[in-house]
Amino acid sequence: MIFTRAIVRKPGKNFAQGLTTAANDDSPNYKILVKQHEAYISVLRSIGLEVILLDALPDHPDAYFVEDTAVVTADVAVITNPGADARKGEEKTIAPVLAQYCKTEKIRHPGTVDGGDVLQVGKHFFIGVSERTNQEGADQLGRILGGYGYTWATIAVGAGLHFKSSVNYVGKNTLLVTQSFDGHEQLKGYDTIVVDRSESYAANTLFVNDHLLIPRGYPDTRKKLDALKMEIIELDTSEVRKMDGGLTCMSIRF
Ligand code: CIR
Repeated sequence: MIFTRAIVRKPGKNFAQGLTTAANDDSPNYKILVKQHEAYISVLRSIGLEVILLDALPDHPDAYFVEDTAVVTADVAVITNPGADARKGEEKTIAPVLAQYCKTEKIRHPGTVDGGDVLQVGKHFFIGVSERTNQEGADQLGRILGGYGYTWATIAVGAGLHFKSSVNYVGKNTLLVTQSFDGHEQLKGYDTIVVDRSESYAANTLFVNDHLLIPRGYPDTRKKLDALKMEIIELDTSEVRKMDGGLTCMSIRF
């Protein structure tokens, strides 16, 4: 699938007030984050995406993790209801942007969904049930997607923030997974590359327009992905990681 657009939002100066489980002895640095974010945008442009760049939302320090606010397919954009109270409301600012390009539907209370829990592989969707995405939200999303001819299944996320913190599609019928998803019954039918425990963060790799965007500093994972013989681009994500985010989280591709 080739994407033509990506929605991206500038991080705000108060980004370090976002939600995080990381210990962060070394406090998150805005200037470095801005550089990393600009590099991310440049890479998206270089692989053929028109970047729709939104302004920071001062009331929502995590709002540059736009992925959580919508699940977009070729047929429909589903506006989510993010699971964390601090993030509710971000989706309202994304809905009108997506409505310019796609038909939109939405997840309704009491259903909650974070886009980080939703992985599309061809015509199939894995919908992670996590601390952010509840069963009701996952079922609502699945029913909407089912109405457009997609298949779907819910999957328990267990430890970790989102499903895509642990499992991502990297092309060639292959999933990149953390050890906790190694051999998972629901992932049968795909080849898997298992990330070493010491590099689990690297499971959040973004496959877009035949390129793999991977976080810099995970050499074992890099070596394993090299075997796929695809174009790989490494990006620094140190400051994003401090806020529990990664490469998939910072854009909505469609
Ligand atoms: C949060 O906890 O909501 C943000 N600090 C990180 C969200 C990362 N989003 C993603 O993985 N899709």
